Amino acid sequence: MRITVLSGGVGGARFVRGLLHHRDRTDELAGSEITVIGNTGDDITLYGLRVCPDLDTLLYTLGEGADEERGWGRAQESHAVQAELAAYGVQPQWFTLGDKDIGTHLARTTWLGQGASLSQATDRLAQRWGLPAKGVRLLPMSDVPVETHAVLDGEEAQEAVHFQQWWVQMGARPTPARFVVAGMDRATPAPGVLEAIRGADVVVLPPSNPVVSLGIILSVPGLRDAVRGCAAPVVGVSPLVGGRPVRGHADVCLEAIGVEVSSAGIAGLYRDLLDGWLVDPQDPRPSAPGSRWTTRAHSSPLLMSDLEASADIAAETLRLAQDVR
Ligand code: GDP
Ligand code: FO1
Ligand code: CA
Repeated sequence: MRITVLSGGVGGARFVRGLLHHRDRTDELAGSEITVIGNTGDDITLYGLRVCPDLDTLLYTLGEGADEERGWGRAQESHAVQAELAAYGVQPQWFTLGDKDIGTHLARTTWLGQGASLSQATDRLAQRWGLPAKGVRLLPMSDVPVETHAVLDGEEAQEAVHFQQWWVQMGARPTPARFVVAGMDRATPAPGVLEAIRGADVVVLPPSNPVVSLGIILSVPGLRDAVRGCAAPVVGVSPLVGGRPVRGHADVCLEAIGVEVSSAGIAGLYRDLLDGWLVDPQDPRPSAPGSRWTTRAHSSPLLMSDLEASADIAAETLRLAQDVR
């Protein structure tokens, strides 16, 4: 089976980790190819280093090197380099880069400077984290740099701030008037992305942020059309548990684009794509009347609390795909 997953950072990464575990415990799924298409809209250049938070969260989580508590960055991290930068007064200091993590950004930036594409650099990083050996391929959504910005209303004028500055330094406040993605006009899907969608047996929208993760991936020119046009079932998992995001600020992102914070509201963002939608059993509004997709409640809380729980959610997602086929 060929499974293609569109993913942001921590929500997508934990889902894919569960999917790998489910594949490895299930005879019928032996040899299944899993391709992950990662969001690069969060990317930022700091101290001359190219940082790709969602790709790195996928690499570290699947490679068992992530800080599990925070969800991003490396486990057992130190911060000597950034402390030196602070001593020199180098800005910004609102984005925490650990020493091991900086190694990743140095490697990536070195390869990009030597003419490698982001896909090629990601491939080399993925080798180190053992992704090919685990039977999973990680593709950036695009090799063309794109950067999401939050457009904020000021007293007199609007101001666009980089997504990371809004999310990390400003704590996702205030609610933006909208999001804009610099570079998206000229972006194209990275090599292998359209093929992975068109050739899939199942396309999965994991519980990633619907606006600034999956919304950004689906806005790469040609990508949404490919998902809409593919023959495979498209199944999604709600990022809400008990009606609220498990972590992060998806509620503020939804408010910014005028979409209700509910699993029905989120499914509506995928209305042209979706065949199946897995929601939390406590979901206050499990179905959207008249929707063309099948909504199913998971048997236990839709919480990826450990590997088994994540694998069970992945298993239910694949069953749903089979049932709506
Ligand atoms: P980010 O790029 O690191 O923000 O990660 P993603 O975009 O992939 O995922 C963020 C979303 O994951 C948030 O909106 C969370 O609500 C959702 N999420 C995180 N953990 C869980 C979980 O255990 N269960 C569910 N259903 N959603 C989760
Ligand atoms: N998130 C934070 O809230 N604070 C940080 O200082 C921070 C640093 C950071 C460094 C590398 C990295 O890959 C991710 C990092 N994140 C940090 C997480 C991250 O940027 C956001 O959670 C996502 O981009 C939002 O999806
Ligand atoms: Ca992200």
